Order: sequence, then structure tokens, then C-alpha cells
Amino acid sequence: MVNWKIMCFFMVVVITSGLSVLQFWDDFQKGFTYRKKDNVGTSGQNHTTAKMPTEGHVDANPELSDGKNKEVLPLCPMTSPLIGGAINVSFPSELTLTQVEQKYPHVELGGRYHPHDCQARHRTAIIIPHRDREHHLKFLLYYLHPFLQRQQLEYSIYVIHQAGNYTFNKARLMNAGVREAMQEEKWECLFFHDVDLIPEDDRNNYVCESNPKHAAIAINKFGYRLPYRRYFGGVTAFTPLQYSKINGFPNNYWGWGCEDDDIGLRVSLAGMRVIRPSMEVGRYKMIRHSRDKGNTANQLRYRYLAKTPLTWKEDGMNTTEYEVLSREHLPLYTNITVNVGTEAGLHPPP
Ligand code: UD2
Ligand code: MN
Repeated sequence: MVNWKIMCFFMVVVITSGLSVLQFWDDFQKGFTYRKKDNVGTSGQNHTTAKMPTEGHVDANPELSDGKNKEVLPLCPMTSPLIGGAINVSFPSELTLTQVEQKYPHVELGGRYHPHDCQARHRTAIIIPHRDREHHLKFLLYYLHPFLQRQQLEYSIYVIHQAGNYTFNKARLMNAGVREAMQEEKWECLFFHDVDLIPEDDRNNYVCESNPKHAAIAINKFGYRLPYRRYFGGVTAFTPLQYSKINGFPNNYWGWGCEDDDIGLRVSLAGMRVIRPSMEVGRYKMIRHSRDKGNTANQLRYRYLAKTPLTWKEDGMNTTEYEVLSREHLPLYTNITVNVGTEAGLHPPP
């Protein structure tokens, strides 16, 4: 997979985008900065435009809070006293979703939570693209809720479920997730999260930064190192403003591959850089899995990626199309089932 992904990026951009290799690498590499040290923290209608709120700053503004007890609770400490270091992650096959629900009674319906003894400094929405991965979702919920609570965040977990069995379209689901989450709350940070990645270190702050963040930089599947330098897969985070600066995510990557590279390129094209945690903090375990039958490799992925410098302003948040079929506030998450249609539109002829 790693070779394909490197191919995703290198070969095609050179061939069709017309940029010189050196110039391209140079531009794109400038966009990437390692953090040297961790400072350890609907409605059923089609949505064709998504206006994003601009925000003055990344930190939570007490006025943004939900108004509960805001005059009573002190702000949470700058660094949560509850966080530790490395987390021991395993996948007991007998674990059930019911057991996970029983384990976390303080999570409110819809998978929402806010600290009870202080006022959260940060408000984060977790957006998980999903279909037929319930067996992974239960493990993610099992580890993610306590992880986020230890960071003393106000948060909500949104699972954006693709209806039907047409080819999976991860990036379009994430566009829908942003629209639906932002309709519910003025989230100041949006985390986009593969369902099968479990964070392995408490110090991996699920908080946005001054530029888009790539959190999943050290995954067991890749030997806990970056598969390639410009890699931007798995778990990423944008403020609403940063998301709108890249015009959101591409809508036409049907099937597996390269949509994450497209998004990484957008960050650079929009004049931003990528912030990453240290390799020690950005560790994740990917639950082992084979390719999903509804997510075969997208044969057009290289061609689309090569055109990104030409298309990103026309294809994204401003043109995304989907329909909300149902919205359920379940014990540990908000499940939003959407129709994302096909290449032929939302309601293609039979
Ligand atoms: C890599 C990237 C992923 C994406 C994919 C190419 C990493 C860690 N992740 O993941 O971000 O770019 O390549 O598209 O490098 N999903 C479902 N049901 C499906 C298919 C996908 O829920 O039938 C969701 C789920 O959240 C999953 C994610 O989409 O984690 C990515 O799909 P994958 O896990 O099959 O792809 P993978 O591991 O190659
Ligand atoms: Mn995966």
C-alpha cells in the first residue's frame, strides 16, 4: 500500500499537473513542519453550500460554552492533570457495544461530554466516516471516550454512515460530517478519524492548532514511522476556518485511495503548513483489516490527484452534495446516515 501511496503523489503530479518536480517538492515540503517538542493538548435536503463560521482564536471562548454553569465552573487547567503517557491498547474479541455503553454512563446521548468540575478550554467534534465497521467502531469508542475525557475536552462523536452499497466515498462523508456537526454546535476543532485507528498516547492532544494537524503519524501498520514524508492519512484536524480555506474535501474520490493526499495538497495550495506531534506522541494502532468490498481501489485516483491544483476551488465544501436520511443520538455517538449518491448524482436513474 505504501508504494501505491507514494505513487499517488509523486508520479501523477509530475505527469499532469505540469509543475516541475523540484519546484513541486520544494513547495510541498515547505508546507510540512515537525513540531520539535510536544507542549503536551438536517433535514433531508441537499446541501450545496456550507458557510463556515470564522473564529477569532482557537482556544475555547467561555461565551461559546453551552451556557451550563458557565459562571460557576472555573476554566480547566492549561494542561489536564488527568493525562498520562502511553496507553496499552488491545482488542478483546468478546467486548460488546452494550458493555462499552455501560462503562461510560457520563457520556450524554449523541456521544457528547463536557467536564463536570471545570469549564473546557477546547471544544472538539470527532467525525468518523463509516460503513460496515461496527466491529471497529466499538473499540474506537471504548478507547476514545476516556482518552478525550482525560484531556478535559468538551466533545461530541459523529459517525457519518454511508447508506446503500454503492462505492464508498470517504471525503464526501467527511464534508457532510462537517456540515452536520457545525449545524449542531460552533465546534472550534474538527477531528477526522479513521474508525480503525486507536491513539496510543494520552499526550496526543485532540485540539486544533494554528495550522491543520496530521495526528496519525506513527501507525503500527507502517512500523511506527511515516510511510512517506508528505503522508496525510488516518487522523487529521482542522478548525472550521482552516477547513474553509482549503474549500473542504474533494467529492469525487469514489473508492479507496489518494483522497487523503488530495487533502494534504490542498493545505499547501491554500498557503498553510501541516503541524504534527512528535513521533512518540502520534502513535496509533490500526485494527487489522482487509480491503472492504465496497471500497475497491479508485482507478481514477491518480488522475484526480494530479488535477487537484486546478480543481480544488471548484470541488469541495462549495459543491458537496448529500442527503441526511436519519440522525440518531445514540448513547455513545451521533449516527448520521447519509445518501451520497454516485458519480451520476444523488438520485441516479435506475
Ligand atoms: C488509508 C488511510 C485512510 C484513507 C485510505 C484511502 C491511513 C491510516 N488511512 O486507510 O485515511 O486515505 O487509505 O482511501 O493511512 N471505511 C468504512 N467502511 C468501508 C471503507 C472505509 O467505514 O467500507 C472508513 C473507515 O473509517 C476507515 C476509513 O474509511 O478507517 C479508511 O478506509 P480503510 O481503513 O479501508 O483504508 P486504509 O486503512 O487503507
Ligand atoms: Mn484502515
